[in-house]
Amino acid sequence: MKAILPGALLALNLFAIPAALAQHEAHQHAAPTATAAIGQPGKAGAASRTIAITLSDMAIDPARIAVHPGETVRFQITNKGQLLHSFVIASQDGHGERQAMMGMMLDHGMVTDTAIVPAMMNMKHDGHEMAHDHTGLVLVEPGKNAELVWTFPQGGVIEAACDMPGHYEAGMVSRLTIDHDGH
Ligand SMILES: [Cu+2]
Repeated sequence: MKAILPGALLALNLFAIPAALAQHEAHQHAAPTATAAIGQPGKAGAASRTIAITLSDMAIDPARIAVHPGETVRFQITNKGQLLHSFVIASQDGHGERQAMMGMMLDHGMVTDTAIVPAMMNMKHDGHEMAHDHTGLVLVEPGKNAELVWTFPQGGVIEAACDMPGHYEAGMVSRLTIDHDGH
């Protein structure tokens, strides 16, 4: 588990990022993201299993993920590519919003194509409204690991994807199915 820690800490720090952009986004969409439809962050102790995710340039392995209704899953994510990638659980609309957010983070110098810029992250944050809307997002630098624990809803259409601009279109998306047959 030690190898996971740096990424896990990184993921926690990330909750401050969306707040930095909250003001920008507030003008763009009034309605908050319907978090309930895609689930919510879970507790590691409640996870029924661990799914290893490998990010590369430009794919997510596995390309299909099946979960049970209401299941809590611990995702252990490794970036084996050369580029900065993200692992995001969201609806299709939610991915669009996060792609816009990641584009702004690039524009603001908070991230580059290959790395997170911590100094830029820390100087930009106030408020924390958007943090709730953008849970389910972790950034993973090349060669690093991260962990995301997620509790899935009873149903719905959800995708796991990388929302760095252009990566979704390049194939970094994994179809998540909520299996009602019990396995
Ligand atoms: Cu990516």
